[in-house]
Amino acid sequence: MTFPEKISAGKLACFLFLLLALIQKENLLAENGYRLWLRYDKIDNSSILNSYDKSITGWIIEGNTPVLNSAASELQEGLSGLLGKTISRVTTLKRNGIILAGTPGTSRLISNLKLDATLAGLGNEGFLITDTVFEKKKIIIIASKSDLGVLYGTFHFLRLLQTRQDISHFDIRSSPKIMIRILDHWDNLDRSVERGYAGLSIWNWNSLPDSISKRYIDYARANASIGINATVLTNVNANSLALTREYLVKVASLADIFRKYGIKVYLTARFSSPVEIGKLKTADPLDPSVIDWWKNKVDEIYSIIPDFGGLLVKANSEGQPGPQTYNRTHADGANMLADALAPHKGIVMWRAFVYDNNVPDDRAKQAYNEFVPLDGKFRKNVLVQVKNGPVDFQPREPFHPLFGAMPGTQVMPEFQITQEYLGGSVHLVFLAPLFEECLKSDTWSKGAGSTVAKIIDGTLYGQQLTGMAGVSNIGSADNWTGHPFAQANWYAFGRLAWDPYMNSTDIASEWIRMTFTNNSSAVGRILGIMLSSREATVNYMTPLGLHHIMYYGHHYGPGPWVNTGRKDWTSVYYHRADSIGLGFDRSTTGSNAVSQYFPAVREIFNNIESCPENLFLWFHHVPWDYKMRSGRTLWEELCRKYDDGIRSVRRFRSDWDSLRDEIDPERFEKVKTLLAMQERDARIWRDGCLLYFQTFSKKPFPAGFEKPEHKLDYYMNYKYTDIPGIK
Ligand code: BDP
Repeated sequence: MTFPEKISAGKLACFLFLLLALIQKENLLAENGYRLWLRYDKIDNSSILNSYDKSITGWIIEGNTPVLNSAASELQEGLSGLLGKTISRVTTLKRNGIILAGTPGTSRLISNLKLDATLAGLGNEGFLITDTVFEKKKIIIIASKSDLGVLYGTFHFLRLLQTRQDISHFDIRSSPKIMIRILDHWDNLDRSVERGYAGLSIWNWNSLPDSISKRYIDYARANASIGINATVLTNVNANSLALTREYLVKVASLADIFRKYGIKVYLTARFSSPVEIGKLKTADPLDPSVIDWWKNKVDEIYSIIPDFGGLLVKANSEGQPGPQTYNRTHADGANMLADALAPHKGIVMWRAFVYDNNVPDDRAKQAYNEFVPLDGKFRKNVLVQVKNGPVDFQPREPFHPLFGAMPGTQVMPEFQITQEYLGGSVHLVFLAPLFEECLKSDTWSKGAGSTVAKIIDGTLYGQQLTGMAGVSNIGSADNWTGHPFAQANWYAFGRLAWDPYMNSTDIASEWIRMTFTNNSSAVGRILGIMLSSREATVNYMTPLGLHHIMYYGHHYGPGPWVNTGRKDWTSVYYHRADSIGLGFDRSTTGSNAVSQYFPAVREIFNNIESCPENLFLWFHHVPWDYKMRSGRTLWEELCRKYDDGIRSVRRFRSDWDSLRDEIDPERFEKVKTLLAMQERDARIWRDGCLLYFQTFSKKPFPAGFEKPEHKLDYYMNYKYTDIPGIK
């Protein structure tokens, strides 16, 4: 008996139909996270869908420029996807519900609306989204002075639909408060990524310029959707080969794509390039042959990439070459490059992340000591790039004392989006609260209210050129960032660079609605996890102001016992545990790092009575028996905090489990698995750190404390075998 004899044609058809349906369902459910927050699935709430249906019937973009064309294709894809039917481009405003997008320069219809004064007030990249009645037809306008503003307005309009906002009446005006909103990729030319936890670099140098991956376009779309307008393609620990013609041609091919989305490319400059690729004997910034070399190199770059953004430099830090090698200052080095770039309108971002183990002073003080004397000495096209805190992207640091201390210098903050010190791509940690904490910090540089945000956006000191950098967490992983929630950190950085006064709750809510679900109860539960995740991580890693006690090298797990190697890379340098107590005395009786803050802040930090407890061990060496504000001793409080951290992760796990029916299976399971790993790691952190600190405090764990599973030795020798990017 043969197969066809056994199964009738009808049964076969039925079987094939079921198979097809199954495949289709699988396809619908497949969500690997690649689409980020730009998912334009059909709106599943019928009343909202109906109301959008009435308000939107077509769209017009007049003008044919690369950026306007990007806006057009986004509008086409977004509207058709969200409304579940083709929403076409039309040519006239003869019916209700047309979206009219454009600039007065390229669109006659927009120009007829006489919006010039309003648009002028919104600056070059700002946009207006509003509804109006035009020749008796109700229409929606997305307008800007520039094509790029139209693209930003388009993404914002789609965001309104993606987050299910009422669009029956609105008047939105938005413009960026920061000029250069830039991602710093720490990507090497061999595609490895320094502190990268999401696969390889997305820049496939071998196949550029010939092969252009779709990922480059989607990268640009995602960035433009949150207002990012700049990207540094290469690692700050730079390779001078990136500046050779061979690579510049590759860079140009990326610039060609990114230009359509308003993104400029930048590169890192290795200070010794004139020697390494220019065959000069020196890289002394005051040497005429060096000045000439850079001028020619920069001219060459612009001949290949006419709208190149500029150069980012890490100099005289962690072994990188720099002007100090030739007894010159950071200003000498930065200005020499700035002069080469100025005729092309290029800029220099010069990093203030400098410290030296041969300098005896507290590492936290060194950047300030180096840079404050140089205030006012940098060229107009230089930005000094300052990390958010004085040590290094820790789970919690006070704000960097350089903010406000260089009123004659253009300063931009640098945040780390990649989670080098916050659990790589395994721990769920929403970083907007960390960024927000820094931006909202009051430096008191010009009296009360002198927040970091007001310094870096130019309001306080009239800074002409402004910027904000985020060290990227993007890689070749299917979902770009490894952890599905790490996408939110990329998103949050972009939103805060656009508007440093936004708050974490609003940012997270937008992201959740666009990325996961619009079900309000689910949104609330996810929001709860995200908003407490950073504090939870601080608690199970570095509570009460502890810092830099991560394991040597990979910085993933705990390593408070690390006491060998370069002194300022050991943990004991930072926590100073002894039989008396714990913490780094940076008060006037210690390293006096507090002196770098303005008096009002200095006093708060200097005095243990007024110092915020979450920074206690950053600024003070606190006795084990010290009575904390809770009434517990320092030792008890420390145990309590570490425990709180674990308790929070357990809560995240059960909250996440409650979302099974709200999230697609692929991303649900992925996050579930990662949260289990996060709990395991949180325990390793707590038990490793507390057992180690106990060797100094000599105190028992408080009553009710969950006992460590192993002896200290176990944690000291623990090897991670399952963590992406960690060896
Ligand atoms: C540290 C990283 C190191 C970077 C350095 C930097 O451990 O890999 O090169 O920052 O910012 O956090 O230059």
